[in-house]
Amino acid sequence: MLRFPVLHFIVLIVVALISACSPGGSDAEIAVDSPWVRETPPGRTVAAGYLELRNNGATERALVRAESPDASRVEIHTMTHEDGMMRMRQIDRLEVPAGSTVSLEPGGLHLMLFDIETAQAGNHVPVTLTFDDGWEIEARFPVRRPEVRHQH
Ligand SMILES: [Cu+2]
Repeated sequence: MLRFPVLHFIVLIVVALISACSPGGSDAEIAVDSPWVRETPPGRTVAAGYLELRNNGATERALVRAESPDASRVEIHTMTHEDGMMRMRQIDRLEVPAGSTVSLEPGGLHLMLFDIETAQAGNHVPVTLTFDDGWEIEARFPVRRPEVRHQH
């Protein structure tokens, strides 16, 4: 009569080991690479933020919120070419498919930080990113001066 409880116990251990190895809910699933905020010209308080999001997991994740103590609000924007003009649009969620990288970079997707006073080169802007499964990561975005083009 002791055999069944012992077997049951072993089965429980095996189940625990399997779930410990499964990818679900692991913090390392989304990696944030190369974050930076573009330095604002004097008097401007709206800054763009860029980064790369890498999904190392097996399921699609979506960035659903970005916040910074240095900005009144942070929005996720797309940039598209329409009738010869660049148009920005706010989106509610940014999907990051399993196993792929989504780049937020100048001329394309970006974060828009409003009412920010700290976007000067040398500073770091903390931004908290929240994903659709509730997982959050705080990244430090160094402020960088955009490359200056020579215009004569
Ligand atoms: Cu924008």
